[in-house]
Amino acid sequence: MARRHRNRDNNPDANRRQGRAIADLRQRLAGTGRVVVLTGAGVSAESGIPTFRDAQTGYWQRFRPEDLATAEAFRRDPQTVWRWYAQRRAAVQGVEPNPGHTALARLENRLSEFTLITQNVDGLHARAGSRRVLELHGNLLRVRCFSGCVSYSVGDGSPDARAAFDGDSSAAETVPEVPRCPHCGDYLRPDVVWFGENLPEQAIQRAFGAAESADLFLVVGTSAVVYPAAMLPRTALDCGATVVEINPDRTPLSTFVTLSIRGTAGEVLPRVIV
Ligand code: BJW
Ligand code: ZN
Repeated sequence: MARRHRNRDNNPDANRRQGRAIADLRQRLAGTGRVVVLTGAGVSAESGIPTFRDAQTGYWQRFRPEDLATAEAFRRDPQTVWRWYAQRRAAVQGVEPNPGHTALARLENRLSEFTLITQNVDGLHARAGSRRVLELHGNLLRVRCFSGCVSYSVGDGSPDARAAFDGDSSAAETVPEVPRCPHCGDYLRPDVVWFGENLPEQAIQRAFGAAESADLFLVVGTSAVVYPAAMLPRTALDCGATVVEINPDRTPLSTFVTLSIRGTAGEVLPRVIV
């Protein structure tokens, strides 16, 4: 992070390039029809939620997402995985959407044909006011029975739902008892998509449909290494869309996109969507 900011802040050429790219995108947005946005963890970074592949603290230091975000990891060590999610649930509830999220909510209000696709599970787009969000990887604030009987969200009033999130407040200090489904006795698990699991069918179908018919496809804050989400910008490009990336770093997409804007979501999006 420090390295990126230093580069941009002290580099007049980079600032000028960024300014031109922002003006270019603003113009394209004004004259275009169908707009599709794909977001990743980077859009929540300025809210204080660590990204997956940049993070240097806590569990993130010791485990790769591929080691914890799997059904096998949960079956092997449910307490560790449950605690990891309980801590993240608490973290998400303690932060606010940032100006990047609110700019995207503003964009939705202005356009008649707009689709917001997110890989994020933190619910911050909805909290910022986005109404129609395709959540490709589920939602951190929901849990479900491993065998599919029930699903509960944080804030649901039923005693069973409250019991599911009972241990969250003490998850940092204690080894929690992983809650069980009151119907079948199987474990409850976070309602997120782990590696090797299928994405929610309707959401991914709609996302590909939107990518295929997009005029302008905006990719914000994703490393674009996790599939099938990473295919969406390429699909849009193949189908003739203008594809614009907003990211402080290069990604595997950077060489393919029409326009790359080097900067953070919270800084660039409010300047594009004024
Ligand atoms: C900023 C910023 C700022 C920083 N502003 N930017 C085809 C090819 C190869 C492999 C596969 C393939 N198809 C499927 C696979 C396997 C696998 C996969 O993709 N593996 C790869 C690692 C190689 N995919 C799957 O398994 C998927 N399922 C599937 O395909 O089902 C079919 C199937 C069934 C059976 C067998 C095989 C296939 C499921 C993927 C589920 C991903 N789940 C996770 C965890 C969710 C739950 C949780 O939160 O714990 O989703 S993994 C994690 O990565 C999370 C994220 O949504 C996802 C993407 O990460 P993201 O958002 O891009 O974050 P980062 O950290 O990587 O990047 C942040 C970016 O932000 C960086 O670029 C920064 O520079 C930038 N940034 N600050 C803007 N302020
Ligand atoms: Zn059950």
